[in-house]
Amino acid sequence: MKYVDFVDQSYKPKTTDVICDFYVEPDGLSLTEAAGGVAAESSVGTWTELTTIKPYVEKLAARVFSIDGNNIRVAYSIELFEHGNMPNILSSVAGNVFGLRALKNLRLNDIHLPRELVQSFKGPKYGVTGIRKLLGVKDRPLVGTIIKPKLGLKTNDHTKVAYDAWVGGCDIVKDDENLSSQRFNPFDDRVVATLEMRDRAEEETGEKKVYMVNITSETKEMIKRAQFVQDHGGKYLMIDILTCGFSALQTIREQDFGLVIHAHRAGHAAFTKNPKHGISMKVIAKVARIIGVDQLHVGTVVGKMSETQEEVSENCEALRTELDGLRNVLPVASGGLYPGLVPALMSFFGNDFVIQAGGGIHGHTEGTVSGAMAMRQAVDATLHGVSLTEYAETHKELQEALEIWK
Ligand code: RUB
Ligand code: CA
Repeated sequence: MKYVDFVDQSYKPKTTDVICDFYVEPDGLSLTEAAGGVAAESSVGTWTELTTIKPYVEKLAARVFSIDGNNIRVAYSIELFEHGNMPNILSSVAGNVFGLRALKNLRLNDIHLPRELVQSFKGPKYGVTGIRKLLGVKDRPLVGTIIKPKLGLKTNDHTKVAYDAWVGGCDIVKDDENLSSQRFNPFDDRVVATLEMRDRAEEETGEKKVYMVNITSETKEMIKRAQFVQDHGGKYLMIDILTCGFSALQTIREQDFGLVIHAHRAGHAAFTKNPKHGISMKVIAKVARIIGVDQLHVGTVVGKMSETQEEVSENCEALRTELDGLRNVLPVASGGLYPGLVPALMSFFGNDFVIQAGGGIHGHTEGTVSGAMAMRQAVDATLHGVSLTEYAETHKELQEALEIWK
């Protein structure tokens, strides 16, 4: 089979096919040949014709069934994939194909897995409804913070910052993505001490509080750490899903701890930032949901990270649209957020999301307690349809926050 033999625009995809949408820029080939090349290299083909190919293998060839400018759609028979094996699926449709010399650029913009494959993974255990139930917060956005400085605080100071954030009004406190078990703040000590502070904050505020512990490490170590969190009364885990890999994420999900999984996407921009090459965040979001994260960073539109409004909408859609009965994943907005941005965030995201701010809470001139209070005040004002400036007249923490971050 030549590359062009993988193009068949009369093909009607089956409901059991995997379908991928790519953006393709050829380098020295026609678009049709390049499109066929993508289908060939991501299924049964290679650069030259084979004497070993059999008719029953030809039947498994992926087919380019649509070419629209540089956007192509490819259908893959379900027979090409192992059930419950995400690395296998991605090694085909998002593997070698990115390195072809014959392509200047290639981006995997979307992926659709058939029901049978989706159901070979566990999907989210808690999702939006499970998280709301756990926290007892019915309809407002959840307010979270990342302990800052992101690295360097010793355990005692870390737990103090966590306590301040909770009593100020945060529902969630989380570790930063690069905190694991460094000497200045070892994992076990931190978990025990921070959860003690959580209990104190819960008693004092009468609100449910959660600590998202970053367990990112080698997979067996992650299992041990997750077990440790569970044994000490933690309710949440945090995993850097891209640096530890989908397989490790799946291992943790399949262990079925009674723990919510918060997915941090550190490193995603290496795949997602170039609009012409790589893998879209929407694809990463779908894959993460199918494997079974409960909440995921999706961008902010208004914060310090570069994603466009359209991209963030698509990411949210991937978490919320009906997908073979999988639970909805809670979107997390994070990166450069502060109280003044809350009305814009809530008008974009609605109420089902986490507003997560590090600098925009701990940078408050009166400290973390006031920073967390200001954030909750901004949420309350917006929920009641009151402008922040008006609400700030009677809430000094918000007043100060509005002066610091304009
Ligand atoms: C935000 C923070 C988050 C990143 C993640 O800190 O620590 O890890 O923004 O980015 P701060 P994303 O509130 O001080 O900016 O959500 O885009 O993956
Ligand atoms: Ca961070």
